[in-house]
Amino acid sequence: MDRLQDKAFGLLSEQFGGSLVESVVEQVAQLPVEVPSWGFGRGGTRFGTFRTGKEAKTVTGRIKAAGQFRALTGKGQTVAIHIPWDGEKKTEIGALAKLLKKAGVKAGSINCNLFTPRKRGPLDARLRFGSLTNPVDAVRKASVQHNLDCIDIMRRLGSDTLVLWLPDGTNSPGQLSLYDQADLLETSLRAICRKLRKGEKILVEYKYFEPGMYATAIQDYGRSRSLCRMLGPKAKVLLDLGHHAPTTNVEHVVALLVRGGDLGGFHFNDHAYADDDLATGSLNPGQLFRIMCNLVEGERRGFGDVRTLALMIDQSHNIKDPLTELVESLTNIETAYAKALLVDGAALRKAQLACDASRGDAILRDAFLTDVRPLLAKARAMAV
Ligand code: PSV
Ligand code: MN
Repeated sequence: MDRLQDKAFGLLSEQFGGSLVESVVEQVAQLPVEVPSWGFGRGGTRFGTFRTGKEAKTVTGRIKAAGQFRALTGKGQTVAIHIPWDGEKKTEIGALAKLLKKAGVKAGSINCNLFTPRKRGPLDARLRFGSLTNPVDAVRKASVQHNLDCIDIMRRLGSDTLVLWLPDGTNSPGQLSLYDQADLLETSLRAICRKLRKGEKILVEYKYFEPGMYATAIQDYGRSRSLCRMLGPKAKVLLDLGHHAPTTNVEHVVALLVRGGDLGGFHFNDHAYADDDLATGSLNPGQLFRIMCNLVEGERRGFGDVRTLALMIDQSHNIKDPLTELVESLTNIETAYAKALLVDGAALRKAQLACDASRGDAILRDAFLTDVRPLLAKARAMAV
């Protein structure tokens, strides 16, 4: 850390108190953040993928890059794995385990893939009619089996988390009864969850549209939450920031999920229009700050440690170098978290209970406008 940063750190300690600032540094350093193996490759749009030749193209390259991220930042302790993108066969999973070890990282969440048609077997073009809600028995059973296989892979890689994003949905009211869709989904999910052992979990992601444009099977946090409650304590809601309608108050969703004990984790990213998968906090750092404030408040109110959540990045890197953009995203996450930790929670509550909204907002603004970079530099040095 240079002399100016040292000085700035001293000023922060004067402003907020030395012990608070030290504890924020420690908490930022200890915040685990999971990176997606797919995020180290070049993302694309439906118009094309613009490869520079420098980004990782194979699973070997992606895991190697994850190792670089870990060495650079001290974070990315776990890497989210997508099946079959990162392998599926026994030999491939064996090789993946070796790659992870060599890169000094661990397998994080195991993400099933029910959206890519396979060359062989029942998950062919019929997958466009759904996976876990497909009306054809053979396709539905194969979709459940894919998740059961993912659980086996999860165990082989030493992970305890299965992530399910369900691409199922219809394009028109005549395609499938909404009653059948719900029945088939619940039966399939029950079959998957029966295989989970103690200490293992499934995170159920929701998204309000796409690829189905009329009726998505798990369309919002309410549906995900009701499914998870039906499935029991091993199932929790996964909140992907890009999966909400543009005007949704996401921090409100966060608070309600935390308060109900339903939140399992995040897929961090940012967006301007839809599920754009842009760098976390790059467009809307205010929202990220408010989300972190609600996580910190939830922890202070005894609803559980933020660090026990699966804090994962889910992005697509189409323009910048993927590794660089992931580091930027991590910095934005840590920035928002540090600022949220600097909020004087007691003073804020006092102002709120006294109906002093101006004072309350001033307290939040004070924290949000604080330059936390000297603090992050210390945390980074501790984490690496
Ligand atoms: C779907 O949009 C999603 O958010 C799911 O998490 C998928 O696994 C991921 O994106 C694929 O990039
Ligand atoms: Mn996601």
